Amino acid sequence: MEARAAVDDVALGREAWSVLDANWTGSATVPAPGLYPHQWNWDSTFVAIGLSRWNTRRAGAELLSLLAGQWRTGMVPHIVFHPASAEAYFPGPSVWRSQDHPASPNEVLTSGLTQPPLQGLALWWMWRHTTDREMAAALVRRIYPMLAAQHDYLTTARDLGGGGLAAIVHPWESGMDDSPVWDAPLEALPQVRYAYRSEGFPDGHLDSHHDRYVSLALRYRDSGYDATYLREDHPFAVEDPMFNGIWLASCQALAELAPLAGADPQPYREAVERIRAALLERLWADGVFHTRDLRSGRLSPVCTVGCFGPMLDPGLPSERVADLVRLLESPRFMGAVGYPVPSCEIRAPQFDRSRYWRGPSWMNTNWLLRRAAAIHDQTGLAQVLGAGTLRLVRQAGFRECFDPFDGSGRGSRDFSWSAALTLDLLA
Ligand code: 9WN
Repeated sequence: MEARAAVDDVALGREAWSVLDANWTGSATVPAPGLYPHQWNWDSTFVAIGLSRWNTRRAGAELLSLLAGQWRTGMVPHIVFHPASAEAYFPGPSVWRSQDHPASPNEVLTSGLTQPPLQGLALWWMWRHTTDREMAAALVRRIYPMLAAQHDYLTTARDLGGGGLAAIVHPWESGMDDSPVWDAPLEALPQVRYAYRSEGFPDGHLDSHHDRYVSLALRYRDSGYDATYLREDHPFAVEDPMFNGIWLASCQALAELAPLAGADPQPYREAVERIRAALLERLWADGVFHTRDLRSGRLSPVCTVGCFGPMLDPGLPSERVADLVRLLESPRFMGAVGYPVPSCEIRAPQFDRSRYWRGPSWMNTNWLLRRAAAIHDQTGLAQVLGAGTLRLVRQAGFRECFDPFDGSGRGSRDFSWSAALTLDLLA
């Protein structure tokens, strides 16, 4: 167990700021030094959430820098590339070729995929917790139309199942890349190794899932990032409860911010109702939400931290909330471990305590579940989630993720959302 002497709140806060300052490029915060040298969508948005109580200007800059990468379709990309480190991460801009697409922004290179639409919730969080109301109000007015366009994009281009939910078209869009819920849809894809040879991509041993990630990205790129192709031909289309739970929370936020932005709240109120009904009708089974593979029509039997995403809905019926809380506190999740919240249920054969989204605990999902618990007046659960999460960083530092049994750190060090969300939890 790699522990360090537990630090007090003041020292922890100071360390968090120094990580965020070191990872600041001048216009945005990279997720971590080295491995992730660009701006990532939900990473930056969690950073904005963490900064909301402390530095409105920087929280706003983070969101605006991400939204500078927004496409004219309304899509907010999952990576905005930092030109200085162009090919330091694979797949880089030369793979995505965003500049060849007429809807991509001028002078900003991006990926062609998106990530969970957390920005509405982040804007609301900033407005709610800012110490500079005037600056926050100006940011709401400026950013709101961009998020309205993002919402329209998800509604029109991503309802691939026709039931009112947004589908993801790549595991990277979930933010939970190697989660076991993507195993079945990935394994159903055809052989893809040819993609590397024809594109001249790095050789060497690559696991078949990574081959498939890249191949899916190439297929979508080669369609011209086309919405009809996604609907009719793209082989990966999944309705994910976390992605849609976050979307619903952002719609709720946009409804509440509408008067400030001079907008009509009604479309967002209706969206909340529509997404809630669709989540319950399409993804709920056996006491929990599941991912639905639109190509096979099947619900995934594996239960992950993502299955609790719809708890972010303040209007989720109380019986469903009770079912989810019971499961979350049971030995399938928090009941069997020392630290919240394993990313995959412990009893699943795919559970692996040290492999990214197949077992370790993550600060961002802990923060979302703590928020969900607070929304539903589950104060005991919210308290356990907050305290357990702070214990992780006190003992192991701002790691990317953590072993849920002993709390030791995994993945990158000096990880930005771990530092930023600590600042929020310390408040
Ligand atoms: C692919 C940046 C991102 C996070 C994701 C995390 C991981 C990328 C990767 O890193 O994904 O987007 O290279 O594996 O799974 O949540 O946004 O921190």
